[in-house]
Amino acid sequence: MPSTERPPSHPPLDPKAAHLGTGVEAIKRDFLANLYTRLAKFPAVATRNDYYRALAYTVRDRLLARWIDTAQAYFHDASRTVAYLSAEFLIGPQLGSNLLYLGMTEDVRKAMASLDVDLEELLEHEEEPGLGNGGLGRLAACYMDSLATLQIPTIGYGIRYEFGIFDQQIRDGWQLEVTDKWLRLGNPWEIPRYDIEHMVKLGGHTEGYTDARGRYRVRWVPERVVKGHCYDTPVLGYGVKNANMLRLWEATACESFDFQAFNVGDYLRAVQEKMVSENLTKVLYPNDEPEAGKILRLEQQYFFVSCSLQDMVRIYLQRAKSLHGFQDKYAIQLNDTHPALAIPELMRLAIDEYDLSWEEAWDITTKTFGYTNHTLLPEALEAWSLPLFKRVLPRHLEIVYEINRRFLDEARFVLRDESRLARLSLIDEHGDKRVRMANLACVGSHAINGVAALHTELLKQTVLDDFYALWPQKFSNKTNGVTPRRFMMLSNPPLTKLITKSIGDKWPRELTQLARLEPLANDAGFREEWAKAKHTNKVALARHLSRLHGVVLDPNTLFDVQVKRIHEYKRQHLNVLHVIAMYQGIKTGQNPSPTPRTVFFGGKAAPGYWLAKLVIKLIHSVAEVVNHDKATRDLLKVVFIPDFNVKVAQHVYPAAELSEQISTAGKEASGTGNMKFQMNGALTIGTLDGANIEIREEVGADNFFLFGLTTQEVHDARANGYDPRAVYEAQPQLREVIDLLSSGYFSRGDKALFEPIVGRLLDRDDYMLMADFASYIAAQDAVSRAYQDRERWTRMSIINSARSGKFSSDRSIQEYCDEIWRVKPVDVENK
Ligand code: 26Q
Repeated sequence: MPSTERPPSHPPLDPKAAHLGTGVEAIKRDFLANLYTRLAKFPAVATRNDYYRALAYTVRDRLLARWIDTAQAYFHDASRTVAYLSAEFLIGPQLGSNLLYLGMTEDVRKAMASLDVDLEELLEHEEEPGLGNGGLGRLAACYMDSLATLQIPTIGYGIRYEFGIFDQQIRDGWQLEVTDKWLRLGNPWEIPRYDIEHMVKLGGHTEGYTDARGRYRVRWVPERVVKGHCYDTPVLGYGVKNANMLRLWEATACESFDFQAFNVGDYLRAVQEKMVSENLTKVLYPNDEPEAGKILRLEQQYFFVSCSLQDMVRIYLQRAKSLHGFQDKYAIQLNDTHPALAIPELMRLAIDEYDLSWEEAWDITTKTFGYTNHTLLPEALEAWSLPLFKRVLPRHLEIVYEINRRFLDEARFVLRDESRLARLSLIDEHGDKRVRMANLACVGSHAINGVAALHTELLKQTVLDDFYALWPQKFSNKTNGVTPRRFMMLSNPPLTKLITKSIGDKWPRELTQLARLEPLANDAGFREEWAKAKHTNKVALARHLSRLHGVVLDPNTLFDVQVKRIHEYKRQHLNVLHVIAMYQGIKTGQNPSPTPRTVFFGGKAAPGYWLAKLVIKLIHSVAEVVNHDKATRDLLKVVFIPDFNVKVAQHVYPAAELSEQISTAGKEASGTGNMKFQMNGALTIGTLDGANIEIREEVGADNFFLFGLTTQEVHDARANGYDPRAVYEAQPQLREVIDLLSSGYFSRGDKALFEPIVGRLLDRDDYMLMADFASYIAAQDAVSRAYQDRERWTRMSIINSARSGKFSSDRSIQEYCDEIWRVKPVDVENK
């Protein structure tokens, strides 16, 4: 029997019979057993990592029972499975969340304490899988959490990058990128599936031939073949027994191919072949915008999409005889266009490999796929150069052409407008020809959605307007959400305790329950407890940062926080201009005693985005001056938190009082950090952009610090020849701030250093900082005044959290389930 084939009948096994007792004693016993049997260590010689791993295995063993029960329940019951395809999953550290979801945290804490081990140290020791850039990857992780919690059969499909998003170090104020070796000490949460592998073809050419039944067929003769292996990570639901899985693909060399080289004695070529194959899933691209012409990125996308689809087909064909009916068993969601090659790949599999007609294959495809768009910036829409596409995926290009031909024929019939047809075409014919991935995703999907109300409206009016005109019924909005389990319960124990004491324990699965906190905003005793929880978190963050980076912070100051990727459109530099204005206010005596603040920044810049990197340097340079100036240092501190990631985020959101959501209106698709801050009781200073608008709608105008131009006003200002230099000339305070920056005051006299920033602001100001400056400063002044009245501030903080129910990812996922996927929960019984 081949080693991967199953034995004819399963031996009776009770997966829970082994050593899975709960309670402190059982945990302790198994922990020590794991230290011994899985790590070959005993307490006297064990390192912290050994302890961490022994504990992780102890937890994993207990979680597997749920996984096996879930697999069985889905096998017998599942009507339709969601396949969430994403090139990124930023799941964060796993130990804490698994303990929470298994309800084991306190027993484990005690078991560890009895061995003189501090659970917090082990939690802090875990290195997170940084398999994403930012918002989009973290959204995929929140959605996996909610899908499990809502008991929806789901597989998350993605890439197991050997190196995730780089670790950010700061040297002399500059960002330095360091390889993220997250697998160095092993990953106890993943389970390699050695029995599952899929072959993925790349390059080569196609040939026509006539099959046995006399029909014309196409054969793809690849130049290379790589093998995909998968690693599964369990994803637990909260308050239910369901455990879904995240299946990530790794590329390895395909032996049969290098054997050919071996056989002709070309050992080095064989080894090189192996290295090239394994390069495919080596590293996550660290840009949160597409980079043109990167062949490896296209290969990565195709590799994971092909493995995932072959895997779904494999599972489907365990029960069915042909691909007929596939659309009733799978709802595939495309997280942006990164996996959009799944559309021609499903067509290829159906037609070339499983013998379906084009018509039936297309019917299945369009009924299976949904597409989520995450950007409005036209330059951030993926478009692959045609020659490159052809070089990697010759068969897919033929299929894309055929999809396009049929689509344009159909569209021509309704539209009869050649310029519109040119815009709808899957091929951009201007200049160097390109395959437009968003167009491909729209044509191949039955549902298209944006990620916040404004974003969806703007999609319909701008980047996807032609598709909207053709198929208005395909479009819908699904405002993003975040999981309150990770971003409240796990991150913020003091607040969690207080909320549960006040309104019971239903809220983590039913976040609109938080509304019941609202009456308590008028209760002075409750306000005091609320403020105390916030203060505890501020002290904890201050301690954490002082331990890690040696900065001394005052928890009695207003904690003002902007954490997100560094981008011009997100306008971290507008925040810096406010810091400089405050600094000047103190120094000149115009505002000698402002509300004391600590202004936190955190976020990574794409390694090739030099202006974003200069913004990081600017933050550090301003910090150096204001933090050391005797006149200002007790009133104003600037802190850059290095290496912002999920783990750091969990310390930051609970301690924040002011959430900076200050992108130029119309540029931020949604934002999700804004929601995490709100849940944790921070007030927002923000523009009418992305989900800020909906947050403001929920909390009310009185509980939100609004500033800035609207999307329409931004548009009009541009149309009317916006002149940033004129704004600068007209506003004395703005002039003083910019002049101080250009003078070299923050750069030890180096006037050239920040010139690129100042130059852009005065000459082009693509993101309208000059236009929004005065209004931003006014809103910041309102913040400072509001903070003076602590009772009022705390009331607003409670109201913000109480009205954050809408932004649970459970609500988002419920909408996807009802309106796009048509899937139902499958209960896994509590055995
Ligand atoms: C594509 C091709 C080649 C290289 C890189 C990429 C690439 C990688 C990542 C393009 C985009 C991304 C990430 C985008 C992203 O995170 N967008 C954010 O998505 C969030 C979730 O919907 C929104 O809240 C944010 O507003 C949006 O910016």
